[in-house]
Amino acid sequence: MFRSSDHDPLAAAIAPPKNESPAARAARLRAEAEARRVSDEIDEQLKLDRVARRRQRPCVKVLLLGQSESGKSTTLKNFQLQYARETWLEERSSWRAIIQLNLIRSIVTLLDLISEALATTSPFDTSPPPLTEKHRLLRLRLAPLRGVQQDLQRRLGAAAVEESTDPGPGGVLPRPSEFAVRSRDGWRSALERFRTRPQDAQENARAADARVRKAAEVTGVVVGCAEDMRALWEDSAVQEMLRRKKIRMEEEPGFFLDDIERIATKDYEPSDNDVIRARLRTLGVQEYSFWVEQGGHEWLMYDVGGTRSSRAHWYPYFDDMDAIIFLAPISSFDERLREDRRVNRLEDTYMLWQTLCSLQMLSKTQIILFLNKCDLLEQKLRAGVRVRTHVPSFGDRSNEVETVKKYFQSHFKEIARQHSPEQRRYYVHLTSVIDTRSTAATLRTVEDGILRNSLRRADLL
Ligand SMILES: Nc1nc2c(ncn2[C@@H]2O[C@H](COP(=O)(O)OP(=O)(O)OP(=O)(O)O)[C@@H](O)[C@H]2O)c(=O)[nH]1
Ligand SMILES: [Mg+2]
Repeated sequence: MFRSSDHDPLAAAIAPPKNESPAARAARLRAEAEARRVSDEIDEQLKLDRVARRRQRPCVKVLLLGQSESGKSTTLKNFQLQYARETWLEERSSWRAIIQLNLIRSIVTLLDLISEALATTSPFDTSPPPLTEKHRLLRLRLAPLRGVQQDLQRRLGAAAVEESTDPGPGGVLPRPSEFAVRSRDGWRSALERFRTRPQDAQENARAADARVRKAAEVTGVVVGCAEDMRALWEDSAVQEMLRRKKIRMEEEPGFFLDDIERIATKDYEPSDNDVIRARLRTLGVQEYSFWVEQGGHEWLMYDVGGTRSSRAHWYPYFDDMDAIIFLAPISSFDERLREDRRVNRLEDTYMLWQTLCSLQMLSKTQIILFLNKCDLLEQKLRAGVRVRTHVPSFGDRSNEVETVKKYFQSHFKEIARQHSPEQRRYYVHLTSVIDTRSTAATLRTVEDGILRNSLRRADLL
């Protein structure tokens, strides 16, 4: 099995920052130890399952890699939507609670920004934030949402992990801790806490009733706040405040503020697209199984947590994959890692890609690169963000979408060329994985390629 060592490029790539403070170091070590414990347990069980399964029948294994928020779980949802329709439909309504939580989280972020602005307004300030009594009132009337947020997070239980975020220097969106899912069976057990039907014949009908009552209670509060939530989000002073702080809520994961009218209703049922857009951070490594008609193979997909402290848990999966799908969110050229505000997201992705390409043990593994979040890239460039400002090597090229995409694509190609131990082909797709229709077409191509490759490998073995 592959082990981390001082010379291991992935270990070097994820090494902590040199000037880390003692408090930050202690917090990181604690988080890493806990993540390691959970992950070791999961790894051991997965290994036993893998051996047992391989004995029974052949399967195709795919590992999803990339930094946090790169779109790994969203890609997995697209696979599920396409190949595990029944499970998808069974789980879809349980995502309602996660979507409500995403929406509430955005509102709480706005409320915190308002509180901060109101607290710092001075009578001598020549450009005070244009907030008034109306905003104080909205803040008061929306306060019950904080209780609902805590309640929902409590019910997510082990899945609701507090993670302190590094606020970093200036201009950074303050965020409440983000909830995550870390159970071995992925989001399944997290979602079951929100199922309104009995889980199986044995389940006490009263337990299901209690969940129904609780869901109705939460929905009641959300519906009661609908008008005020809309008033807050559509308020011109709030929009102005966001503009001044250069905060683009639309680009935040789990953005549902434009859908309040539809979501904050008594009978709201999540659509496929809502589930695709819902945000639930992954911790550890999760295994999902699909039965793909073509070739009659079972596919096992592994979705991993992408934050820096999660990456050490990727190793054990490297030696046993038919393919790796690497997600590189190219819209992130002007963003910083949430877990370490000093690091540019694109730089971090380049570093991961370089490491992956250079690993000898992966030199025979098929790699598929998704240059993801193309929709957000287009949105950003349209809004006037200049690549050159954030990526000096971009030089005097035009800020047109096609030029930018080509530039990033050739940069990834160059890294692969320079760092692969032996030259190999890898496949690139320009994606926006929240677009289920175009992603379905991409997945079909990916599926064909992986299957062909895995059959070839089986022949060679
Ligand atoms: N607009 C847009 N949003 C995307 C795209 N891909 C993912 N997202 C959103 O980005 C957020 C993060 O995506 P995830 O799939 O949860 O990211 P992840 O890589 O699994 O992140 P971790 O679990 O933290 O490692 C979600 O809210 C997605 O809906 C995309 O191509 N375009
Ligand atoms: Mg994830």
